[in-house]
Parts: sequence; C-alpha cells; structure tokens
Amino acid sequence: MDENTTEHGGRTPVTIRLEDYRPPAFTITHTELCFVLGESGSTVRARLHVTRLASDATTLELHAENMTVKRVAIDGVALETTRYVHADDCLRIADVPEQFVLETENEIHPESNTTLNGLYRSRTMFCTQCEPHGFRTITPYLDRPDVLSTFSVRIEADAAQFPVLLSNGNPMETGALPEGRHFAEWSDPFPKPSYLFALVAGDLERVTDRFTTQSGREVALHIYVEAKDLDKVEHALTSLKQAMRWDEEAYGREYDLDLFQIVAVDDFNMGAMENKGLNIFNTSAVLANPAITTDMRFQWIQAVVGHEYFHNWSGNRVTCRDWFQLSLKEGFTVYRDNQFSAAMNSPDVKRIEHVRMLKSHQFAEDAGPLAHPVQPPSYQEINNFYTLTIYEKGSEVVRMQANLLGAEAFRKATDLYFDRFDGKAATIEDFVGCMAEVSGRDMRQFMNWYRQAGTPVVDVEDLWDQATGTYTLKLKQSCPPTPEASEKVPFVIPVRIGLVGENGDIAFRTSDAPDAPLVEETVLDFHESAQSFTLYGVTERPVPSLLRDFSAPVRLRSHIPDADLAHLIAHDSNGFNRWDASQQLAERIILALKNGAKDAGAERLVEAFAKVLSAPETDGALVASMLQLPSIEALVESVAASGEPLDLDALYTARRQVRELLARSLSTQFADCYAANQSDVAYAPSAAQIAQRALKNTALAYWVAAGGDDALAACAEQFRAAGNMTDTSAALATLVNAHQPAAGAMAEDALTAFYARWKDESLVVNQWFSVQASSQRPGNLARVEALMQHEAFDIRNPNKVRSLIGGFCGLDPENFHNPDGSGYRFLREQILHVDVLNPQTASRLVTPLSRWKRFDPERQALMHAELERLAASELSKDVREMVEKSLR
Ligand code: B3K
Ligand code: ZN
Repeated sequence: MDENTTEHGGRTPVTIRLEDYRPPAFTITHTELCFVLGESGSTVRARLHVTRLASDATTLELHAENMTVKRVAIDGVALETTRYVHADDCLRIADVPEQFVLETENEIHPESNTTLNGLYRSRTMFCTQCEPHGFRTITPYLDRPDVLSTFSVRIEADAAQFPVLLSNGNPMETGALPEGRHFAEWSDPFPKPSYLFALVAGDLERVTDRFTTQSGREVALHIYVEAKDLDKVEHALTSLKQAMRWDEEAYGREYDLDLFQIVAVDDFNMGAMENKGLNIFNTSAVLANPAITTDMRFQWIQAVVGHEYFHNWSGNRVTCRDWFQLSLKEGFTVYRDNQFSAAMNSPDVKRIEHVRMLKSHQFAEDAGPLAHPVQPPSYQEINNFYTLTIYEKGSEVVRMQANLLGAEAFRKATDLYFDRFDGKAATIEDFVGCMAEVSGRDMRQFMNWYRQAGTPVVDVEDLWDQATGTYTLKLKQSCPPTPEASEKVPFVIPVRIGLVGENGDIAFRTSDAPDAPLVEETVLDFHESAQSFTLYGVTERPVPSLLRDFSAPVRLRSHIPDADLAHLIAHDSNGFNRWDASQQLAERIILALKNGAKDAGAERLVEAFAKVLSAPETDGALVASMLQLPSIEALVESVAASGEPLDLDALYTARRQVRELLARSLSTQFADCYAANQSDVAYAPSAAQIAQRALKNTALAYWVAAGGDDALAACAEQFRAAGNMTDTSAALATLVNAHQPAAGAMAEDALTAFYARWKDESLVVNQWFSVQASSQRPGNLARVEALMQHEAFDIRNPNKVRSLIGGFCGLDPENFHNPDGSGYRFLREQILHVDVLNPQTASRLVTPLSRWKRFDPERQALMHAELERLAASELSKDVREMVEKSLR
C-alpha cells in the first residue's frame, strides 16, 4: 500500500525500493476537509474528488493509520461495511467508479499523540507535522507526494481556548457556532501533496508586516507566537523579508499567495516545516532577541527562515515524485539557504562553518554503516533518511553543478526546471536533465554523485620543474566501500586551485600555447581514476592551494610540507583555504603527538597563530575560525581514513596538549585580543559585530585555558556584566570547562545564577542544559543523570532531549566515551525511554552508537553490546532500522 508496494509491514520491517516505483492508480484533484477539534478525540470529515488513472484499477487503496473509520460514502451514498476494509493501515474500497467523490468520517486522538507526527497537541495548541507520512494518521488519503490536490479546509473548535484557527492558503469565512465554539475556513488554490498540509489551532498572538513583490503584489506576513514571546519575533520577520527579496533577485522567484504565515510551536521534531503558506517552526528556530539568543542562533534562524521560505519553489511549487527524490528539494534548498546566508553574512566564514560540519558529521555518516547515496535505492522508514547526506552532501552536489555551469547557465537551468516542472512532482534526473540541456554538458557521469555513497579520496602528488616553468599535479581518486556497493566508478571532481608564491598568488597558464592567457585560478576537471594536469609559466616555486572553497566534497591527501601550510595560512588569497591550511597543520600536529612524536612541530602552529592574531586586515570571524582546532569527530574520521587504529584517549590528550600549548605560548596575545575586541556599541546581529564577538570569545577561552587567575576573573566578570546572550553563554561555557582550582566553584555559582535568571525562558534553559551536558569535566554523567530529574527537563520535548541527552553524546563526547561504558549504557536507556513516546526523536539518538567500529576493541565491544541489547528490545520501526543497520 505504499507508493511502491501493496505489501503491508505491520511490525516486520518492509524495504521500499526505488526500482519498484509505480505511478498512482488514482489521483485526488480536490480535497475538502472538516475538522471538529475536541478535548478527547477529534473528528475529521473528508470529501475527496477522486479520478482513476490506471484503467484496470477497481479497488481504491488509501493510507489510513491510527484512526477509527466511522463512515464511507461514494457520491453521497453510504457504503455497506462489506464494500470496504480498514486493516493493516489501509482503507480498501472495492468497485469504485472512474470519477467520484469519496466521503469519509474518522476519529483521531491528537490529545494523546506524543509522536509529534500527524495532528497533535503541543501544550495549549493543536498543530500538525505531515512530512513525510503524517497525513495518513489524520484522514484516509493517497498520502504520496505525486498526488497533488487543491484543498478547502474547515476547522471547528472551542472559541475561548482556540481563538486562532489556521490552515494553508487564503482565509475564507469565519463565524460563531453554538456552545461557545467557532469555525474558520481556508482555501489553498495551489495543488499540493498531502505532506504540505497544515493546521494550527491555539491561543496565539500575531505580529504582522507586509512585503511588496517584484511585480508589485502585496503579501501580508503573519507570525503567530504565544503572548509572552511577542518581543522575539522581529529577527524572523526581517529574515523573511530578506529571503523573499533575495529569492527574487538570485532566482527570479516571487511569492505566489497573498498571505505568508509562520507559527512557533514548542514541541516539534525538527527545526521547521515548509507547509504551503503556513510554515510551522520550532520555537528554537524562530524566536530571538539579544537577551536570550546567541549570535550563532541569530544566524541559524535567518538560515532556517530562508530555507523554509525557499521551499515554496524548491519543494512546494515543484515537489518530489517519491521520497527517494528527497534531496531534490532538500539538497537544492540547503544550497539556496547557504547562498542566502553567504550573501547576508561573511561568505568565507559561512563556507567554513558548513564544511566544518560536513567534515565532522557527514563524512562520518558516509563512512559508517548508515551510509547511503544522495538518492537512496531503498529505505524501511523514510523518517530515517532526513540525513546529513540528503541535506548537506545533496547541497554540495548542487553546488558543484552550479560551479560547473557557471552563474549564468545555472540560472537558466533553474529557470527551466522551475518552469517545466511547476505544479508537478519531479525527480533528481529531471533536475540534472535541465543542467545538461542548458549547458550542453553530458551529465551522465556526474550522476554518480547521486548514486554512490562514500566520500571519495583524492591523492595528490606534485612536481615543479624550474627549468621549464611547468607545474604538474598528479591526481588519483578512490572511494571506500559502503553498504550499497563495494566497487565504485569514478566521480566528476571539480578541483579549484591556485598557486601561492612568496608574495601571494602566482599567475599561470593552463596550456602551453604561447597566447594562452595568464590566470590566477583554475578548475581541474578530474573525472578518471588517475589524471595529470600541467600548468605553465610557473617560474617561481609554487605552494598549491588545492580544492579552493572546498570545490568538491572529497577527502584530499597531499604531502604539502608543514612550512608550506604555514605559508598558506598567512598568504593564500582564498580565505577558506587559509582556514583549511590551519586545520591541516593543526591536525598533523595533533595526530603526530597522539602517535607519541617527540617533536611534532607544534611551534610552527604557534607561530602561524601568532601571525594570524596580529594580522589586522583579516576578518575577525575568519581569524576566530582559524583558531578553532579540528573537532574530535573530524580527527576520528581522519584517523580512520588513514587506516591506523584509533587510541581515543591519546587523541583527546593530544588535542588538549596542543590547545594548552597555544594558550600558554600566546596568552599575552589572547589577553590583548580580548581587550582589543571589547565594545560598548548597542548589540546587533550584524556580520561585523558577530565577527568581533567571535574573536573576543575565542581569545577569552584560550586566555583562560592558559591557566591564569586574571583570565578567570575577566571571564567571571564578563558573565556577570554581559548585556547579550552571546557573551553570557560564551563566558559560562568557558567557566564550566576551566581548569583553575577556583573554577569549579565559580562555574557552580554561574550555573545557579543563570538558571535563576532564565528559568522562565525555555529556550535559554536548553542552553543551560547543553552547556552542562557537554562539559568535559571527568565524571559528568552523574550530573547529566541528575539533570534528567530537574524540574525543567521534559522528555516529551525534543529540544530538551537534544540539549541534554544529545549534548552529552554529541558536542564533545569525551564523557560519553568513558571506557567504563557508562555513557553507552545511559544512551541505550534513554533511547528506549524516548522511543515509547516519540520514535523519530529516539531514532536520531542512535547515531553516536552507530559509529562503534571507529573505536578501540574495548569500546567497540561495549557499544556493540548496547546495540545488541537495543536490538533485543521492543522497538519502533524507526529505531529498529537504525539499530539493525548499525550492527551490520
Ligand atoms: N522538510 C522538513 C523536514 C521534514 C522532516 C520529517 N521527518 C523541513 C525542511 O527540511 O525544511
Ligand atoms: Zn528543507
């Protein structure tokens, strides 16, 4: 009964395959819904205008989960119960005509729905989450993305408790009903799949604004929040208007309805959802003001508001044919939100943040048992496929196409895509087909990025011949085996490079023709297993600046000497590659120390950092990024890729040693930098101010790590006096992780004061949980276990689960990896607790355990045993798929 099979799984997992995709046998052209919302149970009446598409189909099969079907009628005539069967999550109706109106009435229980999927209660309000399969728990339907219908919706509810009643599209009638109830009607003229349906009923306040589109249409913008949050809406509203303008300018995409609504909801499984005309947001992804929100969060909110808005074209107007095409909308939309964030902020730093995340987390996913291609060939539970690979690698794959085509052709190709598939359900092949058609490029080999999992490895050797002035790069590519395939065919890898000489970039020629122009950068079209590229006119010894801006999501291995990396840190014209060189050099030193090297050459990093700190022309945010050492996750992946066994304890120690060495050697510079970046200008989340605070707080953390009491005192003073959450929370995190003897008591006082000040701001309490959960103090599990009992912790709220449980297992997982196995046991227990309530949130918690093969034999055995214990427990389909795949 899924889009690909007529088999029903029940409790045994069924694998759904892309190759089994069949177009729908029936479609629904118009959907009329009436919701009667109640305290215990709600009624849904539907009138579906159905048309048969496959001439031999006589039985209509609708998805229908977790509901009681009360009535079924065709064209106004109620059906005998012999004409239909509701079993195995499917409503089957025999002998249906070619075109008809199907009426159904069913009962559901949002008030006891803790899954946060379908229609549910979040505190005082009703709301929905339908992507990907929530709608089938609301009313019987063809709940698949290639069935697109217009919708008319009527909502009836108690008027005092739920004064605001919202759905997609345009508001129609409202009115009073007997017994203190009222109703509202909505109509959405744009055909959409059911996953984009939304309903909200609650006691909400509205902030309004307006936007004039490029063609002069007026759009009303409404953001709904609880009354106490009215002072936290401005940033989202500004971000929305920026996003609307940017999409017009960058992609020529204009908003289509007269109304755009956002609702903030406390209990939500992810960041936000792009329902047509009625986006629903996790409060954490929309509410902000300087007192409660950090700079990073301000920027993230801007990106999420943009992302959901951009879906109106890449997702809603053009949707996905089936869920194997998920990256069609998600990869493309992440690419669009990255471009938007880069345009609004520091482009280098935005790129760095994205690549840092990709290398720490997506590379790990791509190298582990849960690796899958950007277009997966199969799944059991589609909710498990909202992954970093679909989103972030998917975005890199779109980015490569944009760069291969160049800005102008890419814009033509996206115009063609949006025009050709408007109002339709498309595939990844349709998207890439537009790229090929516009550019005339053969994209067949490029499709390997969508069909093969794994991070390609590129090995580089180079040779400079001073006599001939030629510089030759020999590149080899390989890709480790992943669950879907052990043999890989070559990828198309665009390698953007420049050459850096003594005083900056060197110009060169890409051919030996005498009239070939001099260039400072080129993109190598690397698509065979091994290829050589020669550059001409290189008369000065070059240091190669490879894979500029991370032009392809690959792991690059070169033998550039340490001294040359240090040269790149100081002189590369490409800001991203300056950062990348700093990371490579730091990584080399950390790994050498881990392996017991007497002289790891750490002074070189100290010198390089000293230069960076004293280079006033560099963007402060870029300096702050360069000073950040590679994450433990990224280091673990590098060790694994090198084939060496991992000694995690030695790795932690080595990373700490490098950090402390930098802190001690440069403590005066860090103190000066901290002082120089103080400011009493009124807070704004502007790129310039964010850069300054990032640098100041990075310097503070190093200065404190140098061990002095003056630094600790400055940190405590910042915590006490800070006028914004960025400075407050940076000081708090630094205090919590400081090593000075006095730090423990100071951190406790700060934590107590922080909670007392912010206990009524749920989003701030999340930060309070996560700073404690990720503390690197030994024995931190006891604190986390105690916090699980805290009055502010609520296991039903995904934000709280992510802050506390996710914070302990994810941000700096040293305590999670305690060799006594206590962290692993704790996680298993929490997965089981959460799974009973909310399988989607529980399933995400499995990820840290899925990485078990990365670690030493003792840890492997402990992690494996917890996975085995999970596998032997009663599990949701979501968690079972993650656990079983992790064990393979
Ligand atoms: N499309 C939604 C994600 C839905 C996740 C369902 N488990 C949000 C987004 O990517 O914009
Ligand atoms: Zn999305």
